[in-house]
Amino acid sequence: MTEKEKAEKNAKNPKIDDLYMNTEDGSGEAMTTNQGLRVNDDQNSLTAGDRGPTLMEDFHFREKMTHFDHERIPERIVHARGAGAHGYFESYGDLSEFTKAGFLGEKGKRTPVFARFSTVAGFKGSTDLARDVRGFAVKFYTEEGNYDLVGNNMPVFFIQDAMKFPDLVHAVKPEQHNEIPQAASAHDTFWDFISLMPESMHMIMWAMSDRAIPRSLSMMEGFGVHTYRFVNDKGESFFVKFHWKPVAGTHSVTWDEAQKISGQDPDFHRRDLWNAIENGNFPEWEFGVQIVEEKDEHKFEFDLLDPTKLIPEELVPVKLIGKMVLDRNPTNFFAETEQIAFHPGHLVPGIDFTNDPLLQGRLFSYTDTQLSRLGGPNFNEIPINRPIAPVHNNQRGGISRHTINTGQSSYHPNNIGGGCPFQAKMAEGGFVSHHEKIEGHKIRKRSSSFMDHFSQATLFFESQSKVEQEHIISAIRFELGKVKSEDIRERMVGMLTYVNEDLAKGVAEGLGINPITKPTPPLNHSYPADADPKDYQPKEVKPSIQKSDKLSLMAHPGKGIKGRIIAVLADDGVDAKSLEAYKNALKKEGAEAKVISSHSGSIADSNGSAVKVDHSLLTTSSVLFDAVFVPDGAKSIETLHKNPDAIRFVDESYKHFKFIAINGAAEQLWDMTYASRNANPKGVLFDQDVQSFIDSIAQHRIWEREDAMKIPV
Ligand code: HDE
Repeated sequence: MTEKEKAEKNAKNPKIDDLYMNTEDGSGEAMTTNQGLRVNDDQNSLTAGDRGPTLMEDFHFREKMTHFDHERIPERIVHARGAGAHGYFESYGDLSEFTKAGFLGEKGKRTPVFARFSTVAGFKGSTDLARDVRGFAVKFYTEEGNYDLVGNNMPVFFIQDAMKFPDLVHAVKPEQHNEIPQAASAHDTFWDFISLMPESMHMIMWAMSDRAIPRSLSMMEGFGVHTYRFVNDKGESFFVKFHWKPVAGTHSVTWDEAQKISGQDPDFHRRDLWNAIENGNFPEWEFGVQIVEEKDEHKFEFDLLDPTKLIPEELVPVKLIGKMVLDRNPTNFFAETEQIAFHPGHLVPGIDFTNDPLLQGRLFSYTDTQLSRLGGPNFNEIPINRPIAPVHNNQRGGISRHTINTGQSSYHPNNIGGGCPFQAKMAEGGFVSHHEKIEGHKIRKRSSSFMDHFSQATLFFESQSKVEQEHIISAIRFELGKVKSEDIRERMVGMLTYVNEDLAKGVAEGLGINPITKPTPPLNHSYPADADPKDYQPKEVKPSIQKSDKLSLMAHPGKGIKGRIIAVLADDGVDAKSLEAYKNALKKEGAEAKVISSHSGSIADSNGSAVKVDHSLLTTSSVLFDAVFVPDGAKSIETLHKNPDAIRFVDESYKHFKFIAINGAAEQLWDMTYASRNANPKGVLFDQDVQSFIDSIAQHRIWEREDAMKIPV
C-alpha cells in the first residue's frame, strides 16, 4: 500500500461505517408505527365518543405505551454510571518480536475503538465526582476480531480472588436495609469488610488518593491491572502489564470541589468529555506495556499473578507502543454507551491470559452478566458490539436473533455445507491458547506468594508528594468519620499502622482515637473454616525499592492546557482588548474561555460590541472551572465588585489552589476577597501577560499556596 493509500484508509473509521447500517434519521419523513404505517394523530387516543373510554383496538396507543413500558434494561451491577466515545488506536511500530497481534504489528496502523469510562459503586444516575475507582474499558475493533482491554484508572485491585467480588461489591454498594448511601464508600459495611481484609490495603491507598477524584476522564491513567501474556508467532510468551498515559497529564480536583461539583453538575465528567470532543480538543492517551520475560517470572519479591501488586516502573520501564485518540461522540447514548458489552475474554491472537485468580473469575462473569442485562445470547449482534471482522459459526437461534444464516447445516463437521465454516489454521489467524504447562492438585487455597499485603501499600503512600499524603489522610478521616461503628474505625486505624505510622496517627487524630492500638494477628479474617489462620496472615516482605516517583500524580504533568475551562468574570464595559487577547490565546491552546456575568444573554464591551455570556453567576460555580481571569474595565468591575457571588467565585478559586489572573481595574474586585488579606498571595497574576497565565494553568494547581484552605467559603 502506498503512503497515500494508507493515509486514505486511516482517515476512515470502518466501525462508524458499520454503525451507519443501523442509524435512523426521521428528518423530512412522516411518522409511522413500528409496522411502517403512517400515523395521522399522535396526540389523542381512540375513544368511544367525546368523553368515553379508550378503545382496546387503539393499536397505535398500545404499541407506543408498550414500548415505553419496556424501554429500561437492568443497569450494570457495577460500573453503571459511565460515558463513552469513539476513536482510533494508532500503533507506533512493529511489536511482532513480542506479539503477533495484528493491530500492534505495523507503524501507523489504525484500529477503530470505543472507550467507556465509569465509576464503580454508584447507580446509573449518580454523580460523576464520587470518590471511586474509574473503569477504563476500550474495545478495539481489529481486523482479527474484537479485543477488549477492560481496565481501571488504578493498577491494582481490592481483592486477590474473584470468589470475594460479590462480597466486596455488596459491602461498597448502598447498605441492603435502607439503600444508603449512593455512590460512596464512606459507610460502615464497606469499612467493616476492608478492616477484615488486609489484602485490600494497597488498593485502599490508591482509592483514598486524588486518583479517585480526577479532574477529567482525559486526565487519568488507565491500567489493565492483571498481568496478561503476549505471544509471538514462534509461540514464545512474555508477561505484560498494560498502561494508558494521558497526554494531558494526570490531574485531580480537591475533595471540597468534588462534593460541590456533585451538586452543581453531577454530569461534570460526562459533559467535559462530550464538550472536548465537540470542540475538537480530542482526548489522547499513549498506550504502554511493561514486558517481563518468562524466565524472570519469579525474579520479583511479589507474585506477577497477584492483582494487588504492580510492577514499579523503576524495575520494568513502560514502553510506549501506540496512541488512542477519541474524536467522535456517540450518536445515541443507549444504543452505544449503554449497550456496549465488554469482556476481558475477548482476545485476538497474540494476547492471552495468565492464571491470576481474579482475572480467571472475570472470564466467567462478563458474558454471564450480559445475558440478564442485554436479554440473551445474541448481544454480540447489537451494532456497537458486532466486530468489523466477519462472524461465521454454528450458533443459532436465541432471543432477538438478527442474523439470517443461510444453508442447510448448522453443525460441524458437515459435508452438506462443504465443511464450512471451516476451522482456521494458525497461519490463517486461528486462535490457539498459549501452551502453558500446568501441574497441581485440585485445591482451594490462596498461594503463599500472595501473602504480602502491606509493602506496596507503604511504597505507594511513601512515594506521594506531601500534599498528596495529606489528601490521603483527610480522605480516610472523612470516610471513617462517616462510619458509625467505633470498632470498625479502631480496627482500620490499627490496620493503617502496618502501612505507615504517620498515616495512622494522622487519621487517628481526626477521629479522636488515642491511643492507637496496633492489632496483633489475625489481621486477615478471610480464610477457610478448616484452615490454620496463621497460614493466612500477612507476611512481611522487604520491597526492592523504597520509593517510586512514578506513583505520584505530580510525575505526569502532561503538556499544555488542551481541554481546560477558564472562567472569565466580566460585565458591561469590560475592556475589549484585554478580553479578546486572553480568549483568543486560550482558544489557540485548546482551552475554552467562558464569560460569566451577573446576567445571562450578552454584555457590551468597552467598544460597545456585544459579548455572548456563557453563564450567569446564578447558574454556575467556580468549582466547574480550572482557572479564573478577571479582565480590565472600570465599569465592569464596578458592577462585579458589588456582587457577593463574584467575590465568592474568586475566593473559592483561591481556596482550590487555582491560578487567578487579575488585569487593571479588576484589582478592586480582588481587594474585596478574603484571599486578598494575604499580602503575598501565590498563584495570583496581576497584570501579567497571557503566556504566563497559560504556563501557570499547565501546572494545574498552585499547591504551595499554604493559606488556601483557610478561606471560609
Ligand atoms: Fe469488572 N465487571 N469485575 N473489573 N469491570 C463488570 O461487567 C467483575 C474488575 C471493569 O464500561 C461487569 O458488563 C468481577 C477488575 C470495568 O461496560 C461484571 C471481578 C477490573 C467494567 C464485572 C471484576 C474491572 C466492569 C458489570 C472480579 C479492572 C465496566 C457489567 C473478579 C481490571 C465495563 C459488565 C463497561 C464491569 C465483573 C473486577 C473493570 C459484573 C467478577 C479487576 C471497566 O461482569
